[in-house]
Amino acid sequence: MQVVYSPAHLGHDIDTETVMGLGIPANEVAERAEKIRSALEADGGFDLTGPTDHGEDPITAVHDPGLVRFLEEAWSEARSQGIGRPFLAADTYPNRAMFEGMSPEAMERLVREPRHVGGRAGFWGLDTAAPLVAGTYVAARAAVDVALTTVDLVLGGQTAAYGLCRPPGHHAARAMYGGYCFFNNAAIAAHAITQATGERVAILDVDYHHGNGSQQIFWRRGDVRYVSIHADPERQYPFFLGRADETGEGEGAGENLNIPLAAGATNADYLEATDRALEAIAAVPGSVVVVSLGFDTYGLDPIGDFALTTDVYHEVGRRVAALGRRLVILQEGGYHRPSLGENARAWLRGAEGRDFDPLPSAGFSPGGAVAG
Ligand code: Q9C
Ligand code: ZN
Repeated sequence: MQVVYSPAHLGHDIDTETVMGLGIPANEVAERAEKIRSALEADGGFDLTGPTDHGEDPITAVHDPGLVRFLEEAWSEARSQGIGRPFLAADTYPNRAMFEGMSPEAMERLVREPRHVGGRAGFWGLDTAAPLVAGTYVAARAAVDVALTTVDLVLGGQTAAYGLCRPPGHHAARAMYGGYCFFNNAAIAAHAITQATGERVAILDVDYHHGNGSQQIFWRRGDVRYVSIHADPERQYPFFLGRADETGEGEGAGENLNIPLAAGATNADYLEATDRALEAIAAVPGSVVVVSLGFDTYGLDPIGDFALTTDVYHEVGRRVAALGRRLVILQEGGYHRPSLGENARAWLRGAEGRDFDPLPSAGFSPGGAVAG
């Protein structure tokens, strides 16, 4: 399988994130993508290639140009406004109750992006878990190019291709970044596929978290069906979207399927949810599926609470490929660094109909145990 990778992600060099006001060692770090890259290289069955530049148009086809400008300028603005912090996070968010009683027209007029960069980060951001540093914009642009190059490979005739996107994307909405995500790589890819093929496209999101951004972007669209298996937002980020009763509106009515799972979800629970998700995808026409692939469903993931093991990734990859559609597979989350490479190898080999044997050098067994 062809793998698209760019070293530009290394510039999004994060070591701290804030969780409920406390600085903690970051989860979404460069080592994640490097672990996956080296495991795929060691496998020998994957061809790594770099992305090609697709410019800004495919991004603004999905995102507010104001978000793009903010992300481009934020770091230099922080510096020129005398903010010497190691990373940028918001000062203040516009909580909806701040505007209670105001008409939509008044809000349209009065609620706008301020000049202060801590206010700008609040205007465009969802949470404090997506620290922005000097290389973030270039890395986020490269992740989009990785996704679009993966699309090119598949539209060019490959049955499946994998984009090693970092930073991830599925929490980023039309006019919002957050949850370690800046541009929504999968949504940009899905939209580009609809434009290139005129066909309907499905997004299968198997990251542990609900892809609120992807859901938001396609909420009213009939040409992109979004299907997600994730932790119930009642207990987990992003908390305010991801429930089963969110099904889309207008042209998009019935095109959004959320499958929330309880804490402790097992391989069997997950495969049952996978079959439901695949049924919803098989029910609509189209020849391409975009997979938002996360490994934060793994039993040892530091921020997840599912109980999946490596062999179930192989089986999920196999079942997704059994749809008989072409696959644009894009990396989202997954934070247990020792297992990421093997989990990615297992999933992708499953998707290619190849068997999976753990690499001895990975110090790793498919039952989920990690040596050391
Ligand atoms: N206790 C993705 O997996 N909250 N994003 C972290 C940790 C943000 C996850 C809190 C989680 C975002 C792409
Ligand atoms: Zn996630």
